[in-house]
Amino acid sequence: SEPRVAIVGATGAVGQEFLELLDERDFPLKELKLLASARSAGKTMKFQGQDLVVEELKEDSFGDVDIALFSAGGGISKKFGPLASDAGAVVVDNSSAFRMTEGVPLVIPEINAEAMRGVSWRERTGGIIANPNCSTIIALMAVTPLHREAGVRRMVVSTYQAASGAGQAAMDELVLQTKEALEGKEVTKDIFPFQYAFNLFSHNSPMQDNGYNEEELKMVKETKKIWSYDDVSITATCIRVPVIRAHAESINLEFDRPLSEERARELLSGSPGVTISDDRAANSFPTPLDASYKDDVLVGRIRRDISREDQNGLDLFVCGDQIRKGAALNAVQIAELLLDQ
Ligand code: 2RA
Repeated sequence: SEPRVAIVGATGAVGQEFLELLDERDFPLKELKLLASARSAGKTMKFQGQDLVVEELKEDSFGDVDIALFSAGGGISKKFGPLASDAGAVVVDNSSAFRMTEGVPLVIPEINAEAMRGVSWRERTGGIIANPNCSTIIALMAVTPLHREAGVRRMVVSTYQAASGAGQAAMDELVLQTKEALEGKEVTKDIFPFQYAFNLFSHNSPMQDNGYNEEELKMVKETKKIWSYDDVSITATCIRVPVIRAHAESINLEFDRPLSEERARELLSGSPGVTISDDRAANSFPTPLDASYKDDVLVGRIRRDISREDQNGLDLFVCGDQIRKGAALNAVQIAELLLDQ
């Protein structure tokens, strides 16, 4: 039998990518239900040549749902995720609502699929599985294979995050502002209270007392949970840059044990979901445009950290599609793992 799948937040950037991926990956579906706010209810969305009508998300929307993919913000997940789970649906939640909740698996399929064992859509066990934050997923796809070999003791991440992380409206405003700026006009500031085009700014998630923003603390906390490993020091600086849909991240790693550049390359070339793009002669390395619309995270600038005397440090540069592997693809891959559970 095949699962009945619901997409909550179907009309958003990630929701639209869910539809594309379910089709592209030929996900086995008994039926597909599109759920969104009252504002979006009634709209139709194309799926496999059919027009599906978006229904209004209600408390009782999940009695006939086996797997529910959520990407409608933390508030919707907090309210409807438990209702869906209590109704017997397995929830794959893209928001941050439950990521750090004890007992909720935080899963990157290539890295810690074992964390979601015991959840079954067939037995209607219910359950919430959390999708990590996009910048965490993209970093860990490259760093985890190296961590498993040499033990990461410290990780320093600087991110260059795309507009897509702030949603479709932010992507639209970046394009609009760019046109306006080129025409010498005053730019439209509906989403951001400042010019984003030809500019960059510190990630606009809530600032904490310690001077870190929530996006940076997600990288710190989620990494330790996904690795089930606390003996690592992590710091991050997250920046929003004028790029449409792929994040870039500069990563410095200190290991417990030596790890040569060659061994790192060998490990990465054998890692699922990772493609090495590291041609020094051609000065060709990962770029957000190269990574856009791709499933794999691109890794390059692999080099020994020359600020250290020993072989225990590496620098990397990674790019990954924020909407795809950073959100929708990772969640659909979690749903694919559920098919066998
Ligand atoms: C961002 N990580 O890029 C967030 C989106 N989930 O803003």
